[in-house]
Amino acid sequence: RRRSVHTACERMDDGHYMRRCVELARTAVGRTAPNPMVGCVIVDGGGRIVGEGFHPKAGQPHAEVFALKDAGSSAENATAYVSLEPCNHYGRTPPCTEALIGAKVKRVVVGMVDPNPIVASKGVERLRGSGIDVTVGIEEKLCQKLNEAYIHRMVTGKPFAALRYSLSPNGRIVNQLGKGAEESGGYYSKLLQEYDAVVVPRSMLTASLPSSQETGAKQPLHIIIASGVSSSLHLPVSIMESADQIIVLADKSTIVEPESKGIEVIVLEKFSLSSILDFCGRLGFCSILFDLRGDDECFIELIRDGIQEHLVQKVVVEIPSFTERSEETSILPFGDKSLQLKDLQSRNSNENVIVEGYIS
Ligand code: AOF
Ligand code: ZN
Repeated sequence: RRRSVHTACERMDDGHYMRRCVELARTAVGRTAPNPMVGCVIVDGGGRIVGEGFHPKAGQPHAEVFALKDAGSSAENATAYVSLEPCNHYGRTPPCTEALIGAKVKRVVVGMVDPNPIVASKGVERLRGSGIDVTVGIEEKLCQKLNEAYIHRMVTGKPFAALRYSLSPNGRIVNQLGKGAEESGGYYSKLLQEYDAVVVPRSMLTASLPSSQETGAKQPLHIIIASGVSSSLHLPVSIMESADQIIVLADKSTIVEPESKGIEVIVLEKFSLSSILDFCGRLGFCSILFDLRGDDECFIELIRDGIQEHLVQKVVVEIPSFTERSEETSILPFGDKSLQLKDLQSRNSNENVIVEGYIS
């Protein structure tokens, strides 16, 4: 069993335990949809962590249940830290508020209120109503960032959409990912872990997708966009053997003939970023990665329209590190000069730089 490294006497503030909750929650990154990632720690009067838990997957118990079980009788009079407000409803699992009350915790510290309308502060109210001291909003920004996709879906009804592409030194979207990007530990393979589904253009059909049997890592569902192909589209065997799950989305004019079982072909009535996102939402996904490759005009057009309709929230851009970047807008080659990125962050990846930002 994992235990905190620090022992008794060392008094930590609420933020310290909340950051541990977020760390625990992230253990299940990319695996919890449609549920959020949640972490919980139980801390006794001496500041010792006596129980830890996280929500592993929808349908399985919530973070609080695992942490309380881990703590056993030590939960009595302890403080429970949870990155998201405890639920107060019967969903696939019973309410966490009752579990906390039953375990006789003295205080509950909540990272952020749950934007799910069936929870939305009712959990906090229930705990307070039973005499538990509740603090809300510790490391709130961090907790919101952790579940940015879940929050976006709860608030807007549509999955969170991120866009990835690689640029050439002169600012054009290129086909190839940078060196090492797809290796395990590379930025691209890490990015795939974060998302529930990755949408790739049909040009990807010639490439082979990494398999989780090979890498041991979770693979998101792969959705291949096959619009604008009037002749029949054959799926290469290499693709079908490598990715774990593939869906081909086609428009009405496209004839797709999958040569193997295990690939679902779905024809969308109206083909747009909005309809693709709604389709993903119906599958229970919170976060979708659109993986742009330079040569696919249909796909780029789809994305360009989606950006205009404010359906894309985040971009992850791979640029050669020797590129001069005087204006942030130059890394958004979608023809709209008013597009700006905010909350920019960058890091190195071999000879490239990965820039992340939010479309404002
Ligand atoms: C928590 N702790 O670890 C999670 C929560 O169908 P259920 O029972 O899993 O309920 C899903 C809802 O519960 C989900 O939409 C969100 O509002 C909340 N998730 N709550 O107290 C957890 N995963
Ligand atoms: Zn719960």
